[in-house]
Amino acid sequence: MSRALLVNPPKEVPLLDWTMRYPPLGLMSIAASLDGHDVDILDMKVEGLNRKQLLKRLSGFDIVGVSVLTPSIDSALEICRAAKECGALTVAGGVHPSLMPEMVGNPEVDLAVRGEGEYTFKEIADGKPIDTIAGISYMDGTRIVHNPDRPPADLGAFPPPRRDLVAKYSGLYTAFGRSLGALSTARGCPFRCSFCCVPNIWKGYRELSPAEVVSEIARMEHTEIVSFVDDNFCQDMRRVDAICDLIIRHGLNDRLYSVFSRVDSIVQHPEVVEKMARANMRVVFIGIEAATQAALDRMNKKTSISDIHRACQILETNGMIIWAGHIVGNLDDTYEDVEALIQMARKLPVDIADFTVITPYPGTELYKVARERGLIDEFDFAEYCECEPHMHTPHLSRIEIMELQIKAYLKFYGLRAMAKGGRRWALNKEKRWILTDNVTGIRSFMKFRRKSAFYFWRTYKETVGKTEGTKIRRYSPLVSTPKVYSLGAGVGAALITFWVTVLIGRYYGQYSSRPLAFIVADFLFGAALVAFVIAMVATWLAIKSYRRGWIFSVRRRKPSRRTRSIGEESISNAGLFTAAALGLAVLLIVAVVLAASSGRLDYHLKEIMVTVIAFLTALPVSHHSVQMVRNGGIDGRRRPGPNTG
Ligand code: B12
Ligand code: SF4
Repeated sequence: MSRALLVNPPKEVPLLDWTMRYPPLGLMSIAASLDGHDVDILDMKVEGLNRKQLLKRLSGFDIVGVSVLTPSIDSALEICRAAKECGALTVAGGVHPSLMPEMVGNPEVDLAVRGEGEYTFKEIADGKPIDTIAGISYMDGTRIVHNPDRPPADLGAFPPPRRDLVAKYSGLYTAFGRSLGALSTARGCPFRCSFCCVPNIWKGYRELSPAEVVSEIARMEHTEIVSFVDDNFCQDMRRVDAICDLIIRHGLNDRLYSVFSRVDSIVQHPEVVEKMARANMRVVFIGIEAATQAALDRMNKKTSISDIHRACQILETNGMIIWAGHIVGNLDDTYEDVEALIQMARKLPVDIADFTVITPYPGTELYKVARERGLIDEFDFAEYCECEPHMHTPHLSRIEIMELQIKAYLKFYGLRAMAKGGRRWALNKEKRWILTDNVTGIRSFMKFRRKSAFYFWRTYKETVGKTEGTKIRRYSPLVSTPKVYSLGAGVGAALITFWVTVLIGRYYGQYSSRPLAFIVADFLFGAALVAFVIAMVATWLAIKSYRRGWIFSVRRRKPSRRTRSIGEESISNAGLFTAAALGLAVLLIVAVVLAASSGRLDYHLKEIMVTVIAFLTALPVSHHSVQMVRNGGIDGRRRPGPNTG
């Protein structure tokens, strides 16, 4: 008997990982097949461990298996390194090793498992000679050996996933604040979209029967959302129809189901969509991908623009939550094509939209083509998170792709667009619950929106703003640019100072009867205090508005001939502002002193002067702080570092 630990690496990618935490279904399924062995699951995505704690957790295991998606490669290797230190045999499995078994060339990985892991991992744990195990790759000296592929298994023959092994994390798997369970009912997809790695992982399409699916759902207790993780759940609509019948018959439609579907399946079977709604299978993710037929054809999507429109209409009529995927920067797309995609997303009744940048995952047709055409700029797979471009296209630079992605998010999740969406939900009686019965969902969505807006803004500042001289303009509902913030602060400071001096003046009687030094000191004190407070408020407001993503527009400006970075420029701007304001303030104070000493200081003139001083002092303070915020200087957060110490 072997002691095996299956590990889900902690690597977090922006956006997607901020909306949901999935249980590691693949590992749970492998664990179920490890009959006769002692097995446990460590999900580092939900159980944060430092390196010392990790080493402690890994010790005593004979085999450590790690699940690897392409972006989690760095994090997975770190775990393998730690496992080797503890003397375990290390096995990497999952999507990335299936597509790039060459990763076994890393000294910390002993074996790479290609394709499904249930039987393969069992044979490894059983201690079968490695040259006889199908579906693995390993090093023989300096040579990589790829054993023959394992033939696809009958899904119905697998025991159900070991949900008990992740029960210790109960309450931590959530989507938009609700408890989340995952269920795989089919593997593979008969289509071959150029950007997708699925056809190369699973080779062919296999499915569980409706009865098998529903008996697994029945085992999933205490789950508010059940996610069918199949890439193309609606491939066989007759099966979907039968599953829905069983869900309804067994009263399992008390929970919310989410599925991934192609648009053509929906268009061809609107009657099944109606049943899906009755079974509460209400969250439907569809791949829209592009706004032109030429782009869809280029990616071999085998769908049409009219199907996209029709599918959205059918889903909306049935009260489904439409979650749509779009690809920003498809090969041969122009800037205008992507702008058209953004427009289309805003016009369709889409409820949630992903705008992922074109990403050449290994094992895809896109990777092959992009590599041949020299379009890939970065091969560090750990960075492949679909939120920052790693390749350019013939018509779009990486910066432009990035800019378009941000633009898409800002437009789609801008306040105006969201208000429109809210209205649509309110008018659709099947969807009204999103507003009326979904406080947790809305709160968690707003949190996600804030975090994402800040992420994009900072990323943009760090790259585009500094490299190309283009400018992103962010608008908050209150004010639009730093200059307006500063002006607001100045005017506010002036008004309050005016009011305060009038009050003080009334209280003390005639000011001019007081000694000159007292008056000047009072001016300076009052002005500085009020200006300071106002500038603080302005800055706080600025930071809050930027962080909260009260942002709904991005404008591209022609690259300027400016050579200095925005950061340098803002500092020098603020410096100039301050110098000018101080100069004027000194002039005014001199004027006050002269007027007072000549005995002709008018009470109202004094107030006006105090007011102007406050205005001028508040202006540069506020301007400088707002510029700092815009440039990412004050973000109050540290960048997340790797979790494994
Ligand atoms: C749920 C899900 C997620 C979840 C959880 C992922 C997880 N660890 O399970 C979250 C939301 C975190 C996620 C994130 C991402 N995902 Co995702 N995700 C999925 C989805 C829909 C289901 C995964 C699943 O449960 N499958 C069912 C189980 C049974 O299969 P499995 O996990 O692959 O496991 C089997 C084998 O792979 C193997 N295996 C897996 N692990 C191990 C470990 C060992 C030791 C062994 C021996 C074998 C083995 O055996 C298992 C049983 O046969 C898949 C699509 C799909 N249908 O698989 C996409 C998918 C895996 N995701 C994908 C992508 C693109 C991403 C993101 C990159 C997206 C992004 N915007 O950034 C991120 C990457 C996150 C990261 N940190 O690396 C791609 C894969 C891309 C790639 N090259 O890695 C997929 C295939 C979707 C697609 N059609 O393109 N994802
Ligand atoms: S994108 Fe969807 S339809 Fe296309 S190959 Fe991948 S899973 Fe199949």
